[in-house]
Amino acid sequence: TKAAVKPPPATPKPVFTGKDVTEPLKGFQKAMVKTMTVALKIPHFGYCDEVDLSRLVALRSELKPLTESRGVRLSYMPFFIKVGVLTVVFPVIQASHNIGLAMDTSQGLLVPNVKNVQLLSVFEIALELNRLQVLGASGQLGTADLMGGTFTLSNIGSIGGTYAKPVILPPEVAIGALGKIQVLPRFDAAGQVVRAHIMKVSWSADHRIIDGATMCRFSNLWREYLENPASMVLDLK
Ligand code: CAO
Repeated sequence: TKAAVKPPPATPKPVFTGKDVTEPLKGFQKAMVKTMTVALKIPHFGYCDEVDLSRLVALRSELKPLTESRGVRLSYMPFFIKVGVLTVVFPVIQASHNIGLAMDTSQGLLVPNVKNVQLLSVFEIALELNRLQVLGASGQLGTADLMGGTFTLSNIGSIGGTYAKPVILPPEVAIGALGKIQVLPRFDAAGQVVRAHIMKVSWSADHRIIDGATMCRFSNLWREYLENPASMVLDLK
């Protein structure tokens, strides 16, 4: 005779006892709802490209120990911020030089800005960024640092990912999202496969003010300076 099949032991069904909780919107989160709702009214034009940062990677690794000996951490952001100054031939995008940077802080997303970037050296921008990051981490960014931005960069690649669809921070007219710098195979001028440090950039522009061709030309110039940092030295005031 066949042994009787034993039914599996009955396990008690889990009972969900959680209750919905309504969280009131407060502080910076409330401000985010407000600004992002206004941003929805802007017709966003999206444009992406890739930048070969191989030369900038080499330059930064040369400069990093130098800035560290002066007590300042040097990431790529000071270069991305400073190079914007060299694109003044596109005043519609870069009307002035308080460059905002999206920051993932203890209080959530905040966008402090580095003021008068045209007057600052790459080192001074790094110093200012270090200051803003310390304030951001300890939830101490104040209105003076948060107001008056004219153009924003969002380094989402410091967390991960390649492309993004950034949302303009009104009343600004453009924003750029920076992807993760990745080592990827690319062809050099001689047709040889080389290791290249590639970063994707995703721009959003207000199409009521900036047309696609202008955004593309602006991006080309921004990319060319970053791909050839020696040319930055030539043109920086
Ligand atoms: N690709 C690869 N490495 C990167 C990188 C990138 N895109 N960005 C930063 N890194 C590296 C830095 O070079 C640094 O490396 P080292 O230790 O070798 O110097 C390290 O990652 C840490 O950099 P960091 O994040 O402290 O500094 P940062 O100046 O590059 O960026 C900040 C500062 C404030 C932009 C960033 O910390 C941040 O908050 N990013 C998130 C932005 C965000 O939330 N955007 C979304 C907005 S819309 O919701």
